[in-house]
Amino acid sequence: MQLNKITSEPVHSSSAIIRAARVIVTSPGRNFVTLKIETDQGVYGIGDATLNGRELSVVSYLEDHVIPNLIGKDAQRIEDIWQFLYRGAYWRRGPVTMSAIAAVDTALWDIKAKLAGMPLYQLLGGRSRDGVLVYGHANGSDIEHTVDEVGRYMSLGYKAIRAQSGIPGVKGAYGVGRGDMYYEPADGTLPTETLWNTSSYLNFAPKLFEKLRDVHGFDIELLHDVHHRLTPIEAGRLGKDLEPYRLFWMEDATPAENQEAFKLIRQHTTTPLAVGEIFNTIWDCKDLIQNQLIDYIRTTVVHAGGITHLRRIADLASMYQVRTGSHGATDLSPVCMGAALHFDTWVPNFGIQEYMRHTPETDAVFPHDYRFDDGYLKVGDTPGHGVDIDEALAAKYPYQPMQLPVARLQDGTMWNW
Ligand code: GCO
Ligand code: MG
Repeated sequence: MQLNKITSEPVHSSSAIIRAARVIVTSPGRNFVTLKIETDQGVYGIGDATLNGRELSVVSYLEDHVIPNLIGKDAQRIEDIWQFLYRGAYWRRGPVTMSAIAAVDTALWDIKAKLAGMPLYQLLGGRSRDGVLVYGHANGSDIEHTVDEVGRYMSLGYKAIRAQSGIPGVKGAYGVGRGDMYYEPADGTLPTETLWNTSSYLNFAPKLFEKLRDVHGFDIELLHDVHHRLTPIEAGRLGKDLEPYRLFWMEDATPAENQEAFKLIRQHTTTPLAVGEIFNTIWDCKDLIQNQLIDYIRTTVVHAGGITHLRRIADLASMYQVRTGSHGATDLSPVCMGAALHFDTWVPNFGIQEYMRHTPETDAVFPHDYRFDDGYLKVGDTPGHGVDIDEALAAKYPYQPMQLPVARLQDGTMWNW
């Protein structure tokens, strides 16, 4: 039997030995970190490793602590490599570790699907749907502007739209764009200071959705992101006040470290709840799902350990009728989006997928075969996850240090951004 020269393991006929892996950092308007894994079969795979505002920590984790362990391993053994990186680190979980594992996992699924000559969704179990329902971001400086923006997204074909608005008396309210395309939060080498006022927000938000329903009716799905700003009882009140406007979901109403808090919100409202964009393992999701305290789980490929781990989270969620609603902000690269769309095309308990369009510069660095079609994103049939990286173009956009904003109350107290 032939043996692997580096690990002395038997080489099977289907083996694809990893001979090189490297990290590519590029900033075509914003920073992205991509892992590229090459095999002795001439097939390579790529995975997203972007952790917004903390990018270089994942670069170091991959280059210094992960890549040396990959060389010589069989890329076909995705599960074994996942378990090796998760258990082998000893220090489990956390956004840096899990984003690094996700990048490896995504690249390995890309390789496996390319070797099989299939689009990734086929390996996962095939299509469960024709297209992936996405929600776009409408945001405006005030109610009128946000109402117009929602109308504009409807005319673009969107069936679901997240609405955020500037709030009188709140400087730098979350989710309000500065350019005309969408909101892009990481905007300074040091964090931008924003101000938060809970009372102003709680009085304002129901008026925004009242107006949106008056103007646009009830045939469009509306979503809203509270972005971790409220206490549990305040979140309960907001959910109750928003009930007449039938939101698809209210997102991140209160920080989710204390998961018991969601019991209090649930006691007060039937507005559906979505949580999980900053979660990184199934352990963050377990209690919220098993106690049926949420309706949508927002974990993503890049921040929650890749396709391998996201599938476990979705399976747990399906037992409790919790559906997926993966994070898809622009700080998740097209590589994550491509992988997520294959996952969404397969996953039985799919809910919705967030979709903030990337800039043309980013789309050029990451050529991809997914496309928007009348409110849905559709994956192509290219073998793998369908996203590549143009390394020569990527090299033209060097890394730019950027951080996310912070929020303070009127008296200067630090708050949750
Ligand atoms: C969302 C998110 C993002 C995050 C961003 C942080 O729901 O889209 O809340 O806008 O703030 O991904 O890096
Ligand atoms: Mg969010």
